[in-house]
Order: sequence, then structure tokens, then C-alpha cells
Amino acid sequence: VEGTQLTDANGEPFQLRGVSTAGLSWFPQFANKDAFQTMYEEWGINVVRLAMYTDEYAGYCVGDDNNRDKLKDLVKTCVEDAADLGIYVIVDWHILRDEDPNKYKDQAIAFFDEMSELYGDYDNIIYEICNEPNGSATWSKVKSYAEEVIPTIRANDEDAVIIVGTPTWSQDVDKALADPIEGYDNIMYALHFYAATHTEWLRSRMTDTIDKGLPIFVTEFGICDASGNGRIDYYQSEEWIKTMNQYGVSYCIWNLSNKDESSSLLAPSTTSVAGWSKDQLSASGQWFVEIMKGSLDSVGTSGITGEPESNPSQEKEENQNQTGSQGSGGDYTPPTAISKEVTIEDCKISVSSSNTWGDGAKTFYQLVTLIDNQSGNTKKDWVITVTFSGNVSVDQNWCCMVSTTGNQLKITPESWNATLGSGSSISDIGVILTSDTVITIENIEFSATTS
Ligand code: IDC
Repeated sequence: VEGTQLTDANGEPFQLRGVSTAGLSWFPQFANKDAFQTMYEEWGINVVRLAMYTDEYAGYCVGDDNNRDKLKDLVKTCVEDAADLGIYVIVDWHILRDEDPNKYKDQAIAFFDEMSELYGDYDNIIYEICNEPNGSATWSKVKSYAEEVIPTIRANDEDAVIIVGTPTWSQDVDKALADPIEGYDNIMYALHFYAATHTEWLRSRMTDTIDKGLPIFVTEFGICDASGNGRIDYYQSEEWIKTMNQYGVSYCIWNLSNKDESSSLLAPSTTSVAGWSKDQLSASGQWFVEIMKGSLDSVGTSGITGEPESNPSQEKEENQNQTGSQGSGGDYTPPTAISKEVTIEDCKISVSSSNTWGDGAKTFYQLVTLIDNQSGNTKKDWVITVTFSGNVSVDQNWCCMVSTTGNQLKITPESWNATLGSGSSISDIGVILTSDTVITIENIEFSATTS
């Protein structure tokens, strides 16, 4: 890594572009040498990422010894297969439900010690030490974890690239920029995006952060929404690809499986584990192969959708049988933005949409909620109830807990943001709502205990 740029052995800028496996415990069959060879030779990838979950469904830290040995053997085989093929491999300690990488820090240290001891002499290995810190995992906690894992790896492997995840599911690269890890070379930081959820605001955070000197690797992205499912946003995806290519940012798409969800690269009916034809790929898979074939310039100017880049509203979802206005290819107008602000108990509460879209018969509203406590007191265990003009349900939420009844959405805190000191505010509460109709915000209620 030179400055912010990943380079080759001669110090020339180099971009790794490839595919992340799905969770190895769920879909081990697709993590095989023939699959890697197909993607290398036919798609043009030069890196695979091995997503080894730690904390859920037969994860490394929750399963038994037998399960652990199986996972470790699979990782080893894949590292060696990638080396044989002449491609790079990212060993991904896939924290997610565990939130804070410190939860299984001892296991992580033992695992990376063993891997780096085995593969310290390999030129193709990259260590990703915590996929997506989230919840209570602040940057200082992640940094202190990294400062224990990195020296373990460095004792065996003095120069391999090590990638460190960032808070809020590897979105807060700005936090790492403000307080980077010192004293080691070849460290990069993860930024993850899902194009139908994370748009211009996260893209500009990435470019700003790189411009200010932080080396970023997009070790995981999806072209659908952050659930790994839902609508594909071709326009946003191509904007991301163009920006990453322009900045020489390396990236891996999520994920190599045939699970019936939009982020899978294989069609649900595909059971072959390598050598896929085009029609065995999903919409995401077909898009990615086109992107890999395109030159930097062709990406985004025509792209797979064939839409001119200046027309973001025409997201033609060729591979999805959509109904409704968006699928017809005609002019599509997203639902009107909604927003409302109230002041209750000297706290300013604002709820507004940062993005809206339609998907067949449904509308989606990505809401940002802000609480600004100007009361001079500490507010605890706050509750926000938002009433809409139509019935709603929750598609996704972060940094809060939610429930809905009819046209009401109730937002309550997570344990770490339940207390709001005097003069402080919370701005990262997010909810994606869906409705059968176009909605407006009718009312906001707020309550909290005061101390
Ligand atoms: C999702 C998979 C889904 C699986 C789930 C398990 O797509 O099939 O059931 O994990 O937790 C991430 C994570 C990645 C998620 C993905 C989509 O790194 O593990 O995969 N995602 O939710 N970050 C943002 C999105």
C-alpha cells in the first residue's frame, strides 16, 4: 500500500476486483477451485474473499471443534487453490451478529496466528480481521482489537495487506481516518455498501476519506439493498463502480451462492458448483460479469442496463419480473420525500426521508431520525412514535429498535444510545419503511424519562 493506493510488486497502482463467497458454513460447495477458475478465466476476477462467519449458524466461534476444523480446512484449501491459480485471496473473519470484534478476540488471535504462520510466505494472501463491527463497537474498540491482532499476523507475515473493518457495518471510515492505526505498513480499512441503500452520501464519504489519506478496500458490496435482498439499483451500482475505478479502489461483490435473494450471483435453480453459463447466473451475477468485461469508460456510460448515465430514474430491471410503473421502462417518479420536525420537552425531533423509491406495488422510504436534546437535562429511554397517513411496515432498521401497528411506527433505543445527555444529539437512527401506498408524516410523539 502506497499512500492510499494498493500497488503491485513494482509499486504500480493495482486494483483487485472479485467475488466474496457466501458464508462458508452455509454454502461450502461453491468455495472450490473450479469455481475460482471459472471466475478468474471467464469473468476476469483476480481475488476471492472467504467469508467465514464467527457467531451464527455453525460459525467458527459458536460451532464445535469438528465444525471449526472443517471451516479451517476449507479456508486452507481455498488459499492454496487461489495460489495455484495465481489469484489473491482474502481471509475474512466475518463478524456480524457478534457486533464487537473483541467478543471473540482470543479466537481471532489464535486463528490469524495459525493462518499467518502457514501462509506468511505466500504472496497472494490478504487478512481481513473483522468484517463489519456494528452496534456498540466504536472505532476505539475496533482499533484496540486491531492493535492486538495485527502484531500477531506481523510476527509471521511481515508485509501482507491487512484490512480492518470500521464501525456501523464498515461504513464509518471517517472515524478511522480521524484516529488511524499507527506503526504498521500495508494496512487498509474496509468500506461496505449496498447500492439500493447506500448512495451518494456514503460514496462521498469514501472519496473524502481517501482524499484525506486513508487507504480503503471495499471488501464487500451488493447491488441490492443492505438486507442482501430486495430491489437492485443499477444506476447507483454503476455510480459506485465508476467512482471505485476512478479512485483505484479494490472491491469484492457479495456473494457466490444460489440462495434465493438478490445479492446471490447464481440463479436459485443453479446447482452446478463451477463453469456456469450466463443463464445460470442471477441478475446480480449477470450484471457483475458485464461490469468485469467493460473497460473503465464503458462502465456507467452504457453498462448492462443500456441506459444513458444521465437518466438515473430509469432503472430498468431486465431480469426481474416487475409490475408497476418502474418495471415498464417508462418515466418513473419516486415517491415524494417526507419530513416533519417537532419540539417536545425541549427536544427537537426530526424525521425525514433521505431516499425514496418504488418497487412494483410498494413504496419505500429510507428515514433518518434526529433527536437533539436542548432541554438542559439528561433524557433516558426515549420513545418516538411516528404516525403516517397509511399503514407501514419496517424493511430494515439500524441503531434503534422498531415496531409497527397499522399506520404507526414506534422507535426505541438500543442499549448504547438510550441515554442522551443535555446538549447532545443522536443522528444515526435509520429505518427503511415500506407501504402499499404513498404516505406522509401526520404526527410525531416523543417521550423520555428526565434526570
Ligand atoms: C447475509 C446473507 C444472508 C444471510 C445473512 C446472515 O446475504 O443470506 O442469511 O447474511 O447473517 C452484510 C454482511 C453479510 C450479509 C449481507 C446482507 O456482511 O454477511 O449477508 N450484508 O445482509 N453487510 C451488509 C449487508
